Amino acid sequence: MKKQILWMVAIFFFLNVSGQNKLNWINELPYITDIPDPFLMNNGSRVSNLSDWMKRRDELKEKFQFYEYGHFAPTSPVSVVSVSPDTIIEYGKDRMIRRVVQLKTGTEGRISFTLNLFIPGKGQGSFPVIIDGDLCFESLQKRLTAEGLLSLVKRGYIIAEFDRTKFAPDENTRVKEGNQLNQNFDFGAILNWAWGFHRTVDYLLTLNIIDKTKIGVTGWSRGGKTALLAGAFDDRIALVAPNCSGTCGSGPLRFVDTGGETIDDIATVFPYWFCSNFQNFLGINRDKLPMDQHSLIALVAPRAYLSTNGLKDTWANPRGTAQAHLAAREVFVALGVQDKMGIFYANTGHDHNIDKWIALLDFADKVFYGKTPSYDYDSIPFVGLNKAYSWSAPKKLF
Ligand code: GTR
Repeated sequence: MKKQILWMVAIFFFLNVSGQNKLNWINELPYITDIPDPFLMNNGSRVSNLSDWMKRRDELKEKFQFYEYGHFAPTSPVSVVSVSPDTIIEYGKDRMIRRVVQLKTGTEGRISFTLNLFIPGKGQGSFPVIIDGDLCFESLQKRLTAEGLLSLVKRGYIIAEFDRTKFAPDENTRVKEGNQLNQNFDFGAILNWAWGFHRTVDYLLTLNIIDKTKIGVTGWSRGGKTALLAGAFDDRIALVAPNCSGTCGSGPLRFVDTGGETIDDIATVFPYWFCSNFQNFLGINRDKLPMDQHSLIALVAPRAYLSTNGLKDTWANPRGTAQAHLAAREVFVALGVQDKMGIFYANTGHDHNIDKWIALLDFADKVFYGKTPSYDYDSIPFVGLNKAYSWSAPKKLF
């Protein structure tokens, strides 16, 4: 009997101590109406040095997984099924190679996906690579035309595209069919798509033609949300460039401008993009979320980040995106890497056209090779934009 009591006391203490680290359920969370302080740690103290920030990064990662996207499945080996014979694509004096690789990964190799590689010139060298996961929308050869794509590749970049929906369907089948990765339903499609980016990076890192220090990711809209999440969680990715990613991407959850997509809109129409816990944060509960998208952007630092946007892309909240950007910039400044961060607005709507790709490669040339771009990547085209936060960054952390 005495033994039993001792055990109960031990279990009680264990639960209490371990409980201090668990994340709060909604009724325990305070309302925060401006953009939450990324430097405020779970224990109530503020980040004051680099090692605090590294701890805070882990706390933020856990919050994004617990409240919004779900938890990443463990990694899984990627194997090559086949590599197609190269196709040469030429325009005038320029040429690139198209190589199609079939890969498989996941439990028992159940996930099959195709990676299209567009390689500069004769394919000799080690090149930076930009990965795009939106083959499900339309191939880049169609979207940008083969000539347009070549105009990018000839700048010395490999462009790699795959279909992220091979990792989870873009439909509300989550509960019905489960998922290729695991049977734990605490995940959303965006998370699994991001996991697909990570497996693509695994494969690319095995290739000699890849400069392993210069891996970038991009994607459009829901694909942009995915690229941001993938980049925020994977330090092997040197440049994270979401395009027109809007709400739950580079656009904040609070501070949604008139006509922009709210949490209620996105979580109602696309519940399966997120973990189920996210549904608790609709209506006024939005302000109970202890984090916002600026902190996801901040996880990219000290690596490079660019968000490309359309001024007329109202649904994607271009103005709020600037507010989140400025809040995230506080972290880049505190880490001394503000030059690694940029924002670009085209005078267009919701697209991922060649202009945005050129902006991306110009920015990549800047952060990878120190070239001076012709565009000011710090320029915010909104007059009288109000600051969406009242906290300030700690003194420099580097
Ligand atoms: C919209 C959705 C947006 C955006 C877009 C897209 O319907 O509301 O968040 O992701 O789809 O992916 O094209």
